[in-house]
Amino acid sequence: MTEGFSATEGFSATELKDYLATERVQVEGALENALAGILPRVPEEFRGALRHGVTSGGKRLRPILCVAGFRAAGGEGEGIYPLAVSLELIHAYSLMHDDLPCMDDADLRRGEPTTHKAHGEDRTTVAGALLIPAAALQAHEGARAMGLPEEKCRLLVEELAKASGGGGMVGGQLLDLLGEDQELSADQLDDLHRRKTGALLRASLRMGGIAAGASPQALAGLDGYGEAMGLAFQIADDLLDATSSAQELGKNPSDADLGKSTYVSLFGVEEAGRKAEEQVDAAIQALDDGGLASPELKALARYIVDRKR
Ligand code: GRG
Repeated sequence: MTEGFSATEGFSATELKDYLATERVQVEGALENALAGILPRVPEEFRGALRHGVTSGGKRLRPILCVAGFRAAGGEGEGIYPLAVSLELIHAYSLMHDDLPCMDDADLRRGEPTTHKAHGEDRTTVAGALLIPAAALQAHEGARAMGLPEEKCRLLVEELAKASGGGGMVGGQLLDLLGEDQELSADQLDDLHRRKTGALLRASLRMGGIAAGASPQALAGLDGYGEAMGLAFQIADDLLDATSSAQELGKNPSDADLGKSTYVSLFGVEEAGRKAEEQVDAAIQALDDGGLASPELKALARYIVDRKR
């Protein structure tokens, strides 16, 4: 069954499904290697929570986008995966903390109990915090293992840190928490999501491009793709939250309960769907403008709005 996977130029629905499954295996192998380095340095009582947060499934989109960006910009070989999984370590920590009672207070994630439900709030808080420096080290070591010059290694860690920090994901999460029970304007919602979700997705593309030595034109193409795709991803996320059950999503739909403004609460389901499509078109246009022929990235842009969880 290929529900949630559409055919695009150069990719049938089945090929897209197989491509994602193959990439996920590669990413999960690299994550296991990363954990083999991280866990021995972590006090034993936090290892279970840390492992749960990193290995409990998920689409692995950020590393997959990083690898696809790398290949689109001419990068070759498998050496990109250790760098790419630094993005997933940040993503894992963000979900562990996001699910805590002081934030979204969620019990279910990826069809399983959230990390704090399985391992307790204290351990989850610490394990999530431990993942932040671990991700920075992973990015630096991954970049060095690719034989990149030190200045480029530094630049890659900077991309990750900026996307995750106050101007990016953490800043967006703060706006999200402060915006509960308020009606945000469309511009405020775009700004919030450009930071909270979009910044790390965009950095995934940029890091792949930088690692591959992308030309300024190609890097601008990846950047524009990441920006548009990040918004499309969030609109799709809001649509899924508004229209799917906990069983379909593997997590509890929560936006309405938490009093959040969403693309659906602002525009309604149909108009939000149209906006997501516009962003998919913009993402593909950015690739063309950047001179990037990447059937994988085109297929991923489609997948991001067609996915079922
Ligand atoms: C201290 C204010 C403060 C923040 C800490 C918790 C946090 C940092 C940031 C939260 C950011 C966040 C939860 C963004 C949500 C992004 C999102 C839509 C996640 C779902 O991503 P998918 O669909 O998940 O890629 P899977 O499960 O496939 O990995």
